[in-house]
Amino acid sequence: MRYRSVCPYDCPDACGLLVTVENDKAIKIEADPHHPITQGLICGKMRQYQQTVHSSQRLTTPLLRTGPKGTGQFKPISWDEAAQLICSRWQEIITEHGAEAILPYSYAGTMGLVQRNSGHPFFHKLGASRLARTICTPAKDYGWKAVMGDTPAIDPAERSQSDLIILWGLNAAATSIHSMAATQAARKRGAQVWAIDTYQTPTCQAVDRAIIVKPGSDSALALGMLQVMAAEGLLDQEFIAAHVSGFEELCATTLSGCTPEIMAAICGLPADTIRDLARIYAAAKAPFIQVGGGLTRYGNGAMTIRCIACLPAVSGAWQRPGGGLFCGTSTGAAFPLQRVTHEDFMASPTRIVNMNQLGAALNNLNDPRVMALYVYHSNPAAIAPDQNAVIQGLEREDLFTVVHERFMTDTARYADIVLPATSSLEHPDLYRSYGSYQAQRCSRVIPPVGEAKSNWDTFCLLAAGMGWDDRFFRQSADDLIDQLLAEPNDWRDAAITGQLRQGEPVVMTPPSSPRGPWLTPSGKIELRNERESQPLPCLLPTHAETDGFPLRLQPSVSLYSLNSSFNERNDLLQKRGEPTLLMHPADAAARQLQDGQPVSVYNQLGSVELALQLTEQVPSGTVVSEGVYRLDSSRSGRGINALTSQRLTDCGEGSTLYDVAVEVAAAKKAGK
Ligand SMILES: Nc1nc2c(c(=O)[nH]1)N[C@H]1C(S)=C(S)[C@@H](COP(=O)(O)OP(=O)(O)OC[C@H]3O[C@@H](n4cnc5c(=O)[nH]c(N)nc54)[C@H](O)[C@@H]3O)O[C@H]1N2
Ligand SMILES: Nc1nc2c(c(=O)[nH]1)N[C@H]1C(S)=C(S)[C@@H](COP(=O)(O)OP(=O)(O)OC[C@H]3O[C@@H](n4cnc5c(=O)[nH]c(N)nc54)[C@H](O)[C@@H]3O)O[C@H]1N2
Ligand code: SF4
Ligand SMILES: [Mo]
Repeated sequence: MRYRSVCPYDCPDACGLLVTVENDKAIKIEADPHHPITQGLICGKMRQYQQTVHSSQRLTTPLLRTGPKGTGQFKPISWDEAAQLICSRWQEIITEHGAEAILPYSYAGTMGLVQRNSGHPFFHKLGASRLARTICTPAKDYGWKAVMGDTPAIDPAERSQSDLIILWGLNAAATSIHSMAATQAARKRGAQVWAIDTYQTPTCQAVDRAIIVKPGSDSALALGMLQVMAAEGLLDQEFIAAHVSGFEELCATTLSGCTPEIMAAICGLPADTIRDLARIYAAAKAPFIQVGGGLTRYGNGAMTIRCIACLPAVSGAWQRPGGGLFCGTSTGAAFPLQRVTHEDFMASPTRIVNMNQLGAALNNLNDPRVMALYVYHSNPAAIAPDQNAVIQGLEREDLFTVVHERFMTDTARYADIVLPATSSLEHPDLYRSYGSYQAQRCSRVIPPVGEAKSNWDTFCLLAAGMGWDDRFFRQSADDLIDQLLAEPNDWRDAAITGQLRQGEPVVMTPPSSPRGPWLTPSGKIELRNERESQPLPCLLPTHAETDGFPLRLQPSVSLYSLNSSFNERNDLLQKRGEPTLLMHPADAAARQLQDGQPVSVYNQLGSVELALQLTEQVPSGTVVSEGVYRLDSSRSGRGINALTSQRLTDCGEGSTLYDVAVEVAAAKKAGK
């Protein structure tokens, strides 16, 4: 039998899958050719998803720790035993320290609306601390909102009508292959394509012009371009007068000091390149800028987006189909998610812990101290910043840690109790995308592997274990999906809602226009936003520039993994190879380092051992390490996040994973 499903991973494409099942096993995964966005194309990671689902490394029973934390020594126990142990320990902690001593930690192992958010009603009712889930792109969202308010995103499919597509800090060839495919199709039809990045990514190799800037310096590039456009009169004055607030003031204040010569020194491009980019951008009919996440994970990340958002506002690009700025879609209002999350289950608002500061929370937070951690569909030991602090916290003997997982991850190794989780083929869900307006409902297509349980079913079991008698926790995940689809809303009419119920992929339409009227308080595109502490776009420093280490580190993504996922797949591990540090030959020569040698990459937070790879793909001054590896992949027993910090973005409380300074030296010989 062949069933429809959706890729559950944290990827903007949310691809439609066709899953062939025989004897309760998935034996083949194909791209859905009739899916409006997927159109028969999925990435190499998912083409063999059955190897993930039926991997011999899947966790199949609950486990109880039998050795020291971190050593991975466990014995199988039953679900009843596990639930009883968890609930009784939690009861003790609540009595002794209060429920806020319990901290849930989850992110985006699965993107389905029900399974992803299953823990919210449970922990709200428990009175646990809440988690600010801000590791990914809150600064990008903040920057967009500061200028554009609640204006919805344009449909990215419009890029087919653009004559200049700018992939700005977006490694689309790795992270959103359908954006890449659509961009390539537009290029074939004659559109020019640029990529603006900090090194030559796979995406840069497939565009007309790769523009390599210094990390965290895109505001300087954008402001420099604006200065040229203003000085040379390359503006749409009519559009500005009617729809934009604050540009005159921006010209009179910030921009006067943003000549290409001054900005060149900051962003590392020749002044003439900034002039050239400004002129071509201004001359394009419908320039389409698509912004990724990387450039916002800096101490100035939200401000960077505000600066970039000025470009389409003053060129008038918003007036023409294909023109504008695309930061990602937000379809939160399309489904009544509060029917799953139930903030109303909280007796009173509990404290909020930022997920980027888990290290500090586990080690320093008091009143009450965090005594229990419940991790589900996330892997903080590998993906969270300041890994040494996180692991120091996970090592605490008095911390009771439960991890609900598909695999024995770096985090699970520190658990007191590990619970086996289903894969997306083993549970139902409703998916929406953050790269387009699509949505799709899926049923489970195979029975759970071993004794695995879905997130929702696990929280129902724990609710019973806590002695709660609510009907809410006796529903099935399908009941919750039914409620999310119970009535049409202004994003989806009855016909689309009907298609969703049938499991068909749909593309929804935002209820208001993405091209004005602008949903800001003033009704204009607000280059000036007086509600902000910095009312006008400006240059802000990054965090790392004052750290005192000479090289800027980019802990970038890999083509062959997704955050820390896919480590169970030998086919992908082989393609990825060992963890490496990419460095320009001149930087290596200055340090007397050779290609291939083990090096120690270090800063004030820690050190990691990687294999050095010399390449001119990275500019001098910047070093890159692609992919999040298992901790034991490096002789240092630490991954790249040992070097990233818990500092937050300027606004939005986001992670600053790319705002890192390091030094590199030859690694000491083993045993020293
Ligand atoms: N294959 C693969 N796909 C993925 C993921 C993965 O790990 N692997 N992760 C998924 C997730 S969770 C997300 S959020 C998305 C992320 O998708 P993207 O936004 O494409 O990826 P990022 O790595 O966040 O950043 C994109 C690019 O920004 C560049 N960059 C970093 N700093 C700067 C800067 O200061 N200026 C400029 N101009 N560029 C900069 C990086 O070098 C990188 O090439 O991808 C998703 N898809
Ligand atoms: N150095 C560095 N660090 C990064 C990044 C980077 O590019 N470089 N990217 C950052 C970004 S953008 C993000 S979004 C975060 C992502 O961080 P996470 O959301 O933690 O992502 P993953 O590392 O993929 O871990 C997800 C885990 O969920 C498990 N899982 C999958 N499905 C289910 C399920 O249904 N139930 C349960 N219980 N478990 C499930 C998977 O087995 C996997 O171990 O990482 C951040 N950290
Ligand atoms: S990871 Fe992304 S590109 Fe790959 S199948 Fe999933 S949604 Fe599609
Ligand atoms: Mo992300």
